[in-house]
Amino acid sequence: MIADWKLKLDEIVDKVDSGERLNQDDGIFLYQPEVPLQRLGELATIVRRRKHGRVAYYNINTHLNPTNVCVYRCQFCAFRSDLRDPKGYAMTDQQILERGREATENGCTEMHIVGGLHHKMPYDWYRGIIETLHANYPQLHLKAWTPVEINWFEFLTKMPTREILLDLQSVGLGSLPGGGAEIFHPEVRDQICEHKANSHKWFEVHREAHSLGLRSNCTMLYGHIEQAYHRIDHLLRLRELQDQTGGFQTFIPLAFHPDNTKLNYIRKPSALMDLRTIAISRLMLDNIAHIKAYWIMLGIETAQVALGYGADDIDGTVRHELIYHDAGATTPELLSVQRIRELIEESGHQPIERDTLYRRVHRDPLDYSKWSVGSPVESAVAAEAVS
Ligand code: V47
Repeated sequence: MIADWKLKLDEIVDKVDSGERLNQDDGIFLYQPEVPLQRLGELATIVRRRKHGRVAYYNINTHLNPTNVCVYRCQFCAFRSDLRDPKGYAMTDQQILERGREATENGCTEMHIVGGLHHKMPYDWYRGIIETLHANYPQLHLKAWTPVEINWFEFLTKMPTREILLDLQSVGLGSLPGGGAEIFHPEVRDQICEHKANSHKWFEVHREAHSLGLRSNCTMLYGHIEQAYHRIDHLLRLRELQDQTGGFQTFIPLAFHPDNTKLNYIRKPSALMDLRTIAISRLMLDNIAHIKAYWIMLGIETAQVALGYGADDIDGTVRHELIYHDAGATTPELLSVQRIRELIEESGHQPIERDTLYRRVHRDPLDYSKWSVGSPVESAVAAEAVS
């Protein structure tokens, strides 16, 4: 048995060395606890170094969740509220504009906007959020609405996906975040979020977005009822679309946080599981440039270690995150730029501030809130700069 797994691991090492793509069997095998995590980290680091050298990226960003009221009842969600629940809210135009002002004053380059599907709000409310923020704060990149929201907008307007995306793009949508992916395999998806956009829809929206020149991210929610073969199936579906469109920028594995959810009997995944998932993602997703260790969800310590397990991005300073904090995340609400840079440097990497599209950000030394972007940080260039 031991000899068998060593042989199989040697086979995978040869593939990684020669840049050959890993297959489904390889991925499922790497999830077996017998495969030493440290070895997996070394393999993922080979791939990470080829792509990014010793660079690790971060950005200065903020979140906006305009409402928590949601027609859906996903089993894993602690953030949602019923329409008549006292905890339910929907932000006013004034509050939303205030967030734009705060973000701009604090030098944010990106606002990540997602929320519930409110029973009463029309499409124009969601569209207006993008339009108003973009009109008042044009430098702020709006990474907004997942396929779950876009699908809801189709339902509200009877417009097709492409029309919705074009319409949002015309008023300032900059890119799509990676949420709503959960686990694509129907054996799991039908149990944890039965009614919302299915995997077919999720891919259709990203495919359309990429065809319109919008870049997007992708995620996987792991550590609940799914098994290794569901996770690998998920990664392979993402890899397949990326082969066709090249539009995904970053993959973010999201560890399940059980507090205040219907799945609160499940234990949160361990740090070892988190690191294994980061490493396997780096190895399987050979065509997606970046793997993000989202510190809010992993915790600062694990996110820092993850930079040595295949991750090259740690997300950003993050203000106003609610989805994870409602589900029991004990991470701070905000990290300073100085702290993020220290965490990256301590891990042996060179911090580079990027914008949402991975262009290098240059700050005005006299006024931190003023910034401009250079050309995209080409991975090979970044790798060379620090080799
Ligand atoms: O789709 C919800 C997940 C996602 C819980 O694009 C939960 O850069 C764990 O997609 N425990 C939204 N996960 C967050 C997201 C994201 C985060 C950071 C960066 C980016 C990006 C995207 O959060 C949801 C769902 O998969 N989620 N509840 C929970 N209790």
